[in-house]
Amino acid sequence: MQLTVLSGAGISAESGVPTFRDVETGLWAKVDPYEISSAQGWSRHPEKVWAWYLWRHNLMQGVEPNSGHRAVAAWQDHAEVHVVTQNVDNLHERAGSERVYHLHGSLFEFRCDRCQREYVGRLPDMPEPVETMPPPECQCGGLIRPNVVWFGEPLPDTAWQKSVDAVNNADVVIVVGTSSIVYPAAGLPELALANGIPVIEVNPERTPLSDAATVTVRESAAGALPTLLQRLPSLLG
Ligand code: BV8
Ligand code: ZN
Repeated sequence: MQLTVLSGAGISAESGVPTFRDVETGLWAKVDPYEISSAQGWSRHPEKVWAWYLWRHNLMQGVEPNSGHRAVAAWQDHAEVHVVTQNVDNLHERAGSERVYHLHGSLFEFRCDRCQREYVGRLPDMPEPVETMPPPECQCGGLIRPNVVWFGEPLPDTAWQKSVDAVNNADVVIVVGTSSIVYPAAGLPELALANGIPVIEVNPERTPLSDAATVTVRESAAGALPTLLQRLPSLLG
């Protein structure tokens, strides 16, 4: 059996990682996640964008995968599991998932925004979040940026193609912890439904996908995923 999981920030919420929309209070409360995660935001004020990403990168040092990530990894003993994630954290990999496709890049890779060369230099510490910090410079004069996909930027071809294949070949698609409003990622469950592949949504709140999903499980990721596999037959009827 092939299971394809499409995850969003909600699966990392129970690890203590703020979701994309309930961005930190305090310093980040006045950050508009759409603006600061956009190509324009970077060209307008790279020092603000760099500070936000470096803070999120450093935040990851202190968090662990939760039982939701671990359940998805454990499903590999019973099925062929492909994880398509919108998250830029590495918690699926750290929980043991082997096939993880990052549609929106990763907080753990950096590159020059001009010559595109990978940046492997030391990153400055950031014990406390700061509002601005000038990004490191590349020898070519370009600025170092995180290897994430910003609004207005295309998704990486390979990750996208692998994700489309993983959805088309799935027996079941499980959509967990995403508000399902950002495209083209949010189009993947629609592709599954159009191909008659059942889609199970796991989310404590309603989303634009909820009405179309085959089944909606109104629970949290860490609460629902550990028992979801054995519940599949009764859920899908
Ligand atoms: C593209 C990486 C084309 C960075 C992200 C106008 C101008 C420009 C573009 C557009 C436009 N109109 C539409 C677009 C397209 C745009 C888009 O879709 N916009 C939306 C706002 C309408 N998309 C793009 O720009 C994409 N690129 O289209 O390129 C192109 C082609 C060729 C050439 C040039 C361009 C790129 C989009 C990628 C943006 N990058 N992230 C970073 O992370 O910093 S998006 C980011 O937000 C996430 O990755 C995710 O995709 C999205 C939504 O976040 P979620 O993960 O869903 O998290 P969220 O907080 O929203 O929701 C959390 C959910 O979890 C909630 O439902 C909550 O109930 C639930 N939850 C909470 N706790 C739990 C839980 N669930 C379970 N358990 C819990 N405990
Ligand atoms: Zn460069």
